[in-house]
Amino acid sequence: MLFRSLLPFLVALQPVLSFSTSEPNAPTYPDLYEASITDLQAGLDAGHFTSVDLVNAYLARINEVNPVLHAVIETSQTALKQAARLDAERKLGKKIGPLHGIPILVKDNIGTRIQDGMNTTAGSYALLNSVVPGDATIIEKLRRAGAIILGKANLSEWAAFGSVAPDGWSGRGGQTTNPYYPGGNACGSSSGSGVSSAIGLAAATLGTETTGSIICPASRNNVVGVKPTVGLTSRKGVVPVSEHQDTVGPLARSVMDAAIVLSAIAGKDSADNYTDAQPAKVPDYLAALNKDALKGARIGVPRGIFLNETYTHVPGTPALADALKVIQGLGAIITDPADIPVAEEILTNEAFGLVVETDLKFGMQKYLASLKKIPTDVHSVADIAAFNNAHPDLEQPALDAYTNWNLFFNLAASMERNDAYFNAVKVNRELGGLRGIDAVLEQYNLDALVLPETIFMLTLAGYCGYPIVTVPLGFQPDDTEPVVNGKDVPIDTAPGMPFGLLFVGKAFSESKLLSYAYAYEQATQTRLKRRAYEKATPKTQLVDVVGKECGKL
Ligand SMILES: *[C@@H]1O[C@H](CO)[C@@H](O)[C@H](O)[C@H]1NC(C)=O
Ligand SMILES: *[C@@H]1O[C@H](CO)[C@@H](O)[C@H](O)[C@H]1NC(C)=O
Ligand SMILES: *[C@@H]1O[C@H](CO)[C@@H](O)[C@H](O)[C@H]1NC(C)=O
Ligand SMILES: CC(=O)N[C@H]1CO[C@H](CO)[C@@H](O)[C@@H]1O
Repeated sequence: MLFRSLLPFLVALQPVLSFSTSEPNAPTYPDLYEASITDLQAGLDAGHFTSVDLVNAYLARINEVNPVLHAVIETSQTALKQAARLDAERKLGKKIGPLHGIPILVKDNIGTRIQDGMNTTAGSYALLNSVVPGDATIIEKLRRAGAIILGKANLSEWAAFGSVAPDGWSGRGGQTTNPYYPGGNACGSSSGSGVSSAIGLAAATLGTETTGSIICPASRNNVVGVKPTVGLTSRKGVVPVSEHQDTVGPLARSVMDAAIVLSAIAGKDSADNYTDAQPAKVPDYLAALNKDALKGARIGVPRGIFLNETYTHVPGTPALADALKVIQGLGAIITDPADIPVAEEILTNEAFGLVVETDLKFGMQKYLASLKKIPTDVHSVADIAAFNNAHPDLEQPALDAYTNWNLFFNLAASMERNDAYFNAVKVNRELGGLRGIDAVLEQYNLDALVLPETIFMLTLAGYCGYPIVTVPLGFQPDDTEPVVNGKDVPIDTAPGMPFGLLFVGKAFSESKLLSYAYAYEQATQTRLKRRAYEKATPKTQLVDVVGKECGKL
C-alpha cells in the first residue's frame, strides 16, 4: 500500500518537535499545529501517545482559542470514551481503519447521534435540543474508519442560506474569525471547519458546500479543501440547502489528509439517490497522489469575469503568474486563456435562486419531518423565519450592515416545484456543465482548470455539482492596508490573510484534481510559510498531556 511505503518518508519530512533525546526510544511528539494523520498514526502505533492524549490535547487547544475565534460550538461528551475504546483495540493489534483513533471535528449542520451529548443545529437556536434520528451516513462512515467525532464546528448559520448574517456568524456559536488576522473573515459557511483545521484543533474537519462553503473557508484559512461532486458523499442526516448543489467534504492541512478523509466518507447510500451516479467503486484517492501528476497534464486558465476586478476582487490574482510557472515547471501544458464563453451569464442567472430557494423549502421540510423531537415546533422555513423574528436577542446580531434577516427563508416560503423550477434545474446544470466546464475542457482538450479562488467559479461549479480542490496559494502582502467595512463586520482585506488555488474538473474527477493539487503542494508547501497570529495560536501540545490526567490541564 502506498500509505505504508510513504510513511517513513513523510515522518522524516514533517516538522517534528522532539522534547527528549537522551533515551534511545524517547517519544517524539508531532506539533499539533501541523501534525498530519500519518504523523499521528505513527505516534499512536509506536505508543508515544494515545488517542485519549490526543483528545485531551485538542480539547485544551479548543478551550485556549475559542474565546477569540469561536470556531467550535460544542464538544463531544463521549470523545474520551471513544478514544479509550479505540486505544484498547489498538493495543490488541486491531485497527479498524485508516482513521483509527483520529479526532475529527464536523460542521454543526451534520447530524451526530444524541448519545454523544451534542446538538445538530446548523448554528440556530431554532434547532436547540432537537433530536436527530441518528448519525448522518458520513458520520457512520467516519466511525467505521475509526475516527473519533470530537465536536461540532461553528458555521454561517443555516449554511448561509437562511438568515443573512456575516460569514461565520451563528446564533449559537457567535462570530467565527480568521486566525491569520484579528477580526479577519474566515469566510463561510464552513468557517469553524476551516479555522479548526488551520490551527490544529483536530486532525481534520468536515464541511458542506452549496456555493463555495468548503472551498472559500479552506482557501481563506490556508488549508486544503475538497468540494466533492454532488453525489459522491451522502447528504443523509445533513441539514439541507439544495439537493442539487449540497455536498460534504474534508478540510485538512494537506492534500494527503484530505484524500484519506474523502476515501472514508465517499460511497453510495440508498438514502440519498444522488449517490447512485457515482462510479461502482470508491477510487483509492490516496493511491492517486503522485508528485509527478502534472507531467503532461493539460491545464487551462479561465479568465474573463472570474479574475476581473470590475466584477469581483480576487486576492489571489497577483500570485497566479508564479503558480502557473510552477505548474508548467512540473511538466503541465498550459492553455491561457481558456475562457468559458457562458461565464457572463452567471451575472444574470435567475435560475440559481429559483432552484436553491425551492430546494431549501422542500428539503428543510423533509429534514425537520425526519427529526424525532423539535422543542421549538418549527416544521418549515416559514416557521424558522417566525422563530427568528420572535427571538431577535438570540437570532439577530446587532449589526447595521445586516438587516434583511430572513431573506432566503422568506423567498423560499412561496416557492413551488413547478415548470419554472424544473426548467431552472435544467438551465443550471447545462450552464455549469455542458455549456460551461465541460465545454471549455472539450474545446481546449484539457484535464482541468486552474485559477485563484474566485466566487464566480464557485458559483459555476455549484450549478452543476462539479468538484473543486483548493490548495494554499499565498497571503495578502504585509503592507496591505486593512479595509474595515463596519463595526463587527469581518475583514477581508488585511496583511497575511491567506488565499488558495483551485483545481476544477468534470464530475467525479476527484482523483485527478487531488493528484494535481498534491503535485503543486509538494513543490510549493505554501501552507508552511505563515502561521496564525499569537492569540489565535493554541499552545497545548502532546508533551503537556501525555501521562497527565485531563482534570489537571
Ligand atoms: C444541546 O445543548 C443543550 C444546551 O447546551 C444541552 O443541554 C443538551 O444536552 C444538548 N442536547 C443534546 C442532544 O446533546
Ligand atoms: C431520487 O428519487 C426521487 C423520488 O423517488 C426522484 O424524484 C428523483 O428524481 C431521484 N433523483 C435522482 C437524482 O435519482
Ligand atoms: C474587465 O471587465 C471590464 C468590463 O467588462 C472590461 O472593460 C475590462 O477590459 C476587463 N478587464 C480585463 C483585464 O479584461
Ligand atoms: C465549546 C465552546 O467554547 N462553545 C462556545 C461557543 O460559542 C458560544 C457563544 O459565544 C459560547 O456560549 C459557547 O460556550
